[in-house]
Amino acid sequence: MIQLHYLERSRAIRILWLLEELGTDFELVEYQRDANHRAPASLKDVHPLGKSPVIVDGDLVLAESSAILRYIDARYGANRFSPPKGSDAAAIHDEWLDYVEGSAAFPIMLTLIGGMTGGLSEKMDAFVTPGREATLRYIAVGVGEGPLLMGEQLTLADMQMFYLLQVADRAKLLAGYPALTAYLARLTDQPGLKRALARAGEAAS
Ligand SMILES: N[C@@H](CCC(=O)N[C@@H](CS)C(=O)NCC(=O)O)C(=O)O
Repeated sequence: MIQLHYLERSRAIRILWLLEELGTDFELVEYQRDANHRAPASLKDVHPLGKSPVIVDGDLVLAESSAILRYIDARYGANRFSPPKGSDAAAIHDEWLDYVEGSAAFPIMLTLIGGMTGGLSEKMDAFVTPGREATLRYIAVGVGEGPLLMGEQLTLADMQMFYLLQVADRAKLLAGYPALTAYLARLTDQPGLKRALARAGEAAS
């Protein structure tokens, strides 16, 4: 059975959401953040990066949310939440899935961390703000009328994007982006995500 190592208020919600959608059996192993908001050292006993999410499935120990989503969807979901392999849609979907952590997270997380630590310096703010706004614009245009990132069909890319937009919303970065606020509301309304949030309880928020 899959073990999901779930750090409170973390990217692990992405994996919990997929597992709930698939109805796959899994064990949730929960961790609290320390006073500095970091993961406890015990997560390093599971995977050397010491980050969450991590899954253990038999002999496989896997980190990185996008890799975990792809693995679980392929192994347990017959790729139900991914466009058909080899299609243009699959290529675009891959771009979104990788874009979230590979590019979009950087300016948004930097802003969030700046806010938690007394604010970004003027120079840092001048560096981060244009990239962050370009990122949010790119996602807003990509979603368009949606309803979801790839149109009608819920995909792994939506699950990956949810956490980042939730963080951006909490940091009050979505004010000028009604398309993103509306998209986030549509995600929050997904039954599988609601079940995942209920299962994680306080660890989710
Ligand atoms: N790119 C990784 C990022 C993993 C990551 O940074 N997770 C955060 C939680 S959202 C974490 O474990 N932070 C605790 C720490 O670094 O001590 C992914 O998408 O899984």
